[in-house]
Amino acid sequence: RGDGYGSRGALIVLEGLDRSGKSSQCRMLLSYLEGLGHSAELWRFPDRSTSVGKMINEYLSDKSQLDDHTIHLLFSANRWEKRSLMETKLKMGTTLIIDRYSYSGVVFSSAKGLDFEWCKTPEIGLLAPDLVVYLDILPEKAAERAGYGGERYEQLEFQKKVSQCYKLLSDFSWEIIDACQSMEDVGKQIKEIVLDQVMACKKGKPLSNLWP
Ligand code: 2DT
Ligand code: MG
Repeated sequence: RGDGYGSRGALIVLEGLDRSGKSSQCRMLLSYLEGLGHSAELWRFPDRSTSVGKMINEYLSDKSQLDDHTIHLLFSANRWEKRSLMETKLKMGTTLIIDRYSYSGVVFSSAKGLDFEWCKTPEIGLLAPDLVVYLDILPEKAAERAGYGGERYEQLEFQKKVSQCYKLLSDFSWEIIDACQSMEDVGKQIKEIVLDQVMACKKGKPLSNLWP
């Protein structure tokens, strides 16, 4: 409704290592919510369709080299360029399911050795998710799944560092789900907790900013 009297959509973020099943779960969640008659959209970061996103895509596919701080800020800028649309959609009552967000930004850059607090700074003021779902999988297990796609970062040794950084960043508010279960079982657990949040937001849970 966007009238300021509640009934907003929920901001739901899925995080996890490469091959943890985020993208499949995001798609399943979208059709589940739509099936219940909720307005919902699936977004992902990086959003490679914008001009900043194209620079990120070239970097990830090894077509360009960038300083670690520079690429970190581009990932953040890629979220900032979507922030106002994100807020508009939420206030109109649309739930946004997001495949990776600021958490990926912090953990992938700090896994390279950048200072943890420095990595968090450009994210300050972006919208805070209502729920972070972490698909928990051992890096070794993820690597056994249908192979990495060959992009920068998709290597076991690096993913082990990313996994440790996720553990440092996560807090009690995250929903940690064992991603080694079947897709159906993982999906069932995600649906329940997401629906709770969607209802809480409909009832007027306020929006807030990072880092809460
Ligand atoms: P996908 O495999 O999900 O397309 O991600 N990444 C992502 C960062 O380093 N910083 C960020 O802020 C985000 C959102 C994670 C491509 C890679 O980009 C990394 C994997
Ligand atoms: Mg990937």
